[in-house]
Amino acid sequence: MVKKIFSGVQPTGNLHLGNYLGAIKNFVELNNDNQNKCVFCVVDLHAITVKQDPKELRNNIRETVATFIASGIDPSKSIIFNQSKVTAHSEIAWILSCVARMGWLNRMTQFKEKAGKDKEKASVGLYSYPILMAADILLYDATHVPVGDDQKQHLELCRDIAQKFNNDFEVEDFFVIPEPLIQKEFSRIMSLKDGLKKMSKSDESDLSRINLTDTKDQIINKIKKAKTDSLPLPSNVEELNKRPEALNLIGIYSSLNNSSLEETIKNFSGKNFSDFKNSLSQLMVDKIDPISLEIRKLLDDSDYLDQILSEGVKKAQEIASQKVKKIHEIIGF
Ligand code: AQP
Repeated sequence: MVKKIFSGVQPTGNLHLGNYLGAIKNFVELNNDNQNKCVFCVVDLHAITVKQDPKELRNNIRETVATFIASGIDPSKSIIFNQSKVTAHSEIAWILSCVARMGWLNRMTQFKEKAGKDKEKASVGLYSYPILMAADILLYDATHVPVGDDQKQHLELCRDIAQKFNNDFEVEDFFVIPEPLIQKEFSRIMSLKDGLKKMSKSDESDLSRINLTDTKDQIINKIKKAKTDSLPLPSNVEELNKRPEALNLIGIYSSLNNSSLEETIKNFSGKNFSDFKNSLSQLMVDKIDPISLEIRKLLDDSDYLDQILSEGVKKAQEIASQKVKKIHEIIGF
């Protein structure tokens, strides 16, 4: 079966190990399968749901493209483009916001987390963000959406919106109901400073995350300072599950090494954290440093990055405009 893949990453700077292991690594594998049709979007409209500096945003858009390519996505096989340049995304988001129900959006936990205590001051865009995400996916008839575990709820909402549109307008199968593709083993990478908090771009502490542009020395230093507990490494998954920081570091090791938690535990059980951290740093430097070097090299060639985006925009526009035309007919515009 031909899989149509769509996913997006926000150009909000500090792309980190969580974005890589939760999403981008998966994008690369999907891109490598010639049967798949992949669309990877730099979701700049999502980025402005919180305040952005225009100059930084422009740079971050290029840095996100550079990260895709440096991680192994081949732009000749996949469509890479920036969302704001294909106006269908905003247009269809409006139409879908007339289909989605308030009660559905009120259940979204990410809004509650991001808006914090003062939700009256959050932008309306931050609240309706999942509807724009649904538009992104549905415009390309995506069958599969590779995302981190934190996006699972938004994807379920997208499925509900698609289903309701199909039912309301009696157009069975018009919007494809997409399937989430979430890593099975270790789908949520946590902060290096708190094993219960998601690794995130917006965390004030740079020591909480491994940025994909970090140098070797920064990686080694951050792993050295990563929070642990005082016990030796556990001998089984049940024990590991009760120790959030140990679980996170062992999970990161397993994910980078393409091994299971059990295999990693077998190799390090009973050892102390300092031995394990040395192995983890080494593995991380081996995997992340080449990506970091390549990102920095690509960023020196902004013309090349802009060209990839403008070619991607043309291809994305072609697909999206056909879908918009059909949506207009269905609605009665
Ligand atoms: N910690 C994570 N573990 C696993 N996957 C993650 N993703 C993000 N953080 C983790 C996945 O990365 C993809 C792109 O994310 P995004 O840039 O669109 O936005 P986000 O999820 O809001 O990322 P951050 O780092 O958490 O940003 P802030 O700090 O702004 O909130 C998505 O597939 C996401 O699941």
